[in-house]
Amino acid sequence: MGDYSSFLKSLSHKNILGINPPVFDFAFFDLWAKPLGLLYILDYLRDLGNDVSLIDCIYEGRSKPKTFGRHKTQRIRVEKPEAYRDIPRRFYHFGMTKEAFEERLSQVKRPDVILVTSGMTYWYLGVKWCIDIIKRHFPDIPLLLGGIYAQLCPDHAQTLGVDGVQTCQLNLPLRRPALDLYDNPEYGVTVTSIGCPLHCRYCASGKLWPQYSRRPTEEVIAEISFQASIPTVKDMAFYDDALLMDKERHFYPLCERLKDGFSDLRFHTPNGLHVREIDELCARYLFKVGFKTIRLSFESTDPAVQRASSDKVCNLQYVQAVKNLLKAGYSLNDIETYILVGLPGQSYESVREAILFVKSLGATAKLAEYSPIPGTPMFDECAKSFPQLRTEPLYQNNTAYCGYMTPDITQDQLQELKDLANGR
Ligand code: B12
Repeated sequence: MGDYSSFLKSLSHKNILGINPPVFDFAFFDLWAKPLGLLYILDYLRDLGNDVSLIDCIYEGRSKPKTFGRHKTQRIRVEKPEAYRDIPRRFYHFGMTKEAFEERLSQVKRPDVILVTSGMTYWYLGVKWCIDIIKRHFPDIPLLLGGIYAQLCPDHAQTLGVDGVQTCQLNLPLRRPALDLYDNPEYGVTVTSIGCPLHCRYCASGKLWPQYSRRPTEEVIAEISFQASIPTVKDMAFYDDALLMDKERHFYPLCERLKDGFSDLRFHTPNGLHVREIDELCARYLFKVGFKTIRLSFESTDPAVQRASSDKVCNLQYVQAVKNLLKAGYSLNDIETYILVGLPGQSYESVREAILFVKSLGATAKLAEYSPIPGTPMFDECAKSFPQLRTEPLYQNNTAYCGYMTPDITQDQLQELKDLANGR
């Protein structure tokens, strides 16, 4: 366990294989999800003179195309793990099958080092699945594990039989993701800032990236240009936690560059924008530059939840932001608003009120089901009632936690709120 930055920096003339595991979950949607961290590392290692290759079990297990470059992902129903025994929902393996993965492993050049990334903490079953197969195939090759799960649950990650767990951010330059390792990728991904200056009580961004920093505009433009030069790429998603923060100095100059050189690209913000920053000028920039899907982080109308959300927005600011977006040219269908549900102490009525408030403006409410994330103040609160959250990351899954474990909302109430949000 530790920091493998120096080890990675020392690699040269090696064959390096990067792997993005499949997902085991009740549901999985491709919201422009690419393993950005792993792609940065592979590009960096290629620059050092290594030969790099990638197996992305999600991308290579894609099925029907959806809008804006995304795809459905193949799935196979699998047995539920013991932790989910009482949850009456089907459980799936999303992505490449075992046969396809083994076939790909037998095709790649024998690696000298294998790098496996990880996403959500409660997706570790897919990581373990990969590691077990890789270790059978290449028993003597060093295998490093990194990513979100590795950083937020390092002790658990250590039990998966890997040779090293990267437990902090790497000290390497993030220059550009090696998107060209994909066959005909339809979207690219980028991030203009690292971490978040706010400290919402339920979010792990500050734990993952203790230092908030911005990347130089020129570097971001070079990164987008590189990805946009791949002819199949038509869409680009921003992964920022705080894209609009200090917008006059960062987002506006970026937009000025984007509107000149990238008129064919469509931009997306799956991660939610800070509503308070969307004044008239900001809304015009978003529209003019080609941000097609707008997701707003409103969270709640409840002052207690707004406080836990760093007081980043109040009701009036939300109303104003929606007005500004409509005035800039967006239609209500383009704007989705995240509403949190299932926070400790949050009542059914308070979520209902937030949904009705959003709908009263004609906007679409999108429920974000809360689950505790290690390294956050709210996790410690929840773990007092559910100590098993600390030892079994599967309980950190929002489908499992929200409505089944949280004492503040029942499954029936959650379903009613979902129906209300979806207009049923
Ligand atoms: C972008 C993002 C998304 C994207 C997709 C990301 C993806 N690839 O899957 C979208 C918008 C789809 C998304 C969705 C969700 N997300 Co999200 N997301 C993020 C975010 C903001 C950034 C992740 C990222 O790409 N960072 C940038 C890259 C460069 O960093 P990185 O991948 O960590 O890589 C670095 C290291 O980890 C390391 N590394 C990575 N791989 C490897 C491998 C090796 C071998 C080594 C050595 C190192 C290494 O190198 C990199 C440089 O240091 C994080 C918060 C954050 N600030 O990290 C939340 C976060 C991961 N998401 C979170 C959550 C809760 C969600 C949702 C459940 C939200 C909701 N309620 O709907 C959904 C569910 C996802 C789903 N079902 O698809 C939580 C994690 C929850 C958990 N228990 O794990 C986080 C931490 C935010 C939070 N609230 O605290 N998310």
